[in-house]
Amino acid sequence: MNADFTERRKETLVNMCEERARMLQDQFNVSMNHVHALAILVSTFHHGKQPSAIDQQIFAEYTARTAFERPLMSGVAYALRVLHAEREEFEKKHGWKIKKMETEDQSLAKDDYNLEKLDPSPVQDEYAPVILSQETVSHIVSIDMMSGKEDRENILRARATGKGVLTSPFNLLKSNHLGVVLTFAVYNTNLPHSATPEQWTKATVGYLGASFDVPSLVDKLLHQLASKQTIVVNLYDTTNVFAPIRMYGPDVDGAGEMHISNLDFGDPTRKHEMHCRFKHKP
Ligand code: WA2
Repeated sequence: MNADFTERRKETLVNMCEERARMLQDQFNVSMNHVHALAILVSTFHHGKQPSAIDQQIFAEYTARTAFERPLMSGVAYALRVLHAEREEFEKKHGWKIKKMETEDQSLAKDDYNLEKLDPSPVQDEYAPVILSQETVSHIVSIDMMSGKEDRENILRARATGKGVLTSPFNLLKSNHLGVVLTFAVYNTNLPHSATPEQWTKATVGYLGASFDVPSLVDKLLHQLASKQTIVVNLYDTTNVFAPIRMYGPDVDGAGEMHISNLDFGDPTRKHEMHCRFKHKP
């Protein structure tokens, strides 16, 4: 094999990988900006108006009609911050009980997934029950998102920082696909960027979140590009460099030429990479 051919083959791999990484990052970025705008919409028309101008029907219609703005999100939902002292009144007003998220070992029968079967949330200082949802994630309505480890960590970090934050990859409810959740807190005042974590937390009234179903949405994105047959694409969460998590793509062996493209999903505490290889040896 001559050196010129090897060089051109390498260049092709770099270009294909970079094109896919930029496309994924750009789609994530526009999706994230739109989720941020939804948090402001809820702040303005739900909390900022008496009575609220948003109910489940309006939220479902608006989020369905603007879904094209969030190409990497399988659904968005809004969870309200409810203190324990407010729980009884909240449950009476909505006509349902705040429910506990089922753990993975309880959810083996995904086909049987049923909100009616979930247990009420045990007593906590505060809760984050979902009150508004896009139709695609209606299965999380009434669930306390603080009862799920990844969702809870995201909520605490989002509200203390005033920024959009991402979870590590974990199995999403119902689809059971590996995914990540993006969360923006909603506040009752317009705080300056310089506000302290305590000030941000105190002003929190709820959480606007979106789920990114990685296998189905990355597949959809890559299929939009020609010659998917020629390269193998893997997506990793490399936040812990010693324990990368494979989020997308087949289990590949380490041999053969590979190119790594960096990805920036807007949360500086999380690191992601795309790894690309040719399917066939030259
Ligand atoms: N959304 C969809 N599927 C999920 C999920 C989730 N969280 N968690 C597990 N499976 C309402 O951050 C607040 C969305 C959480 C927001």
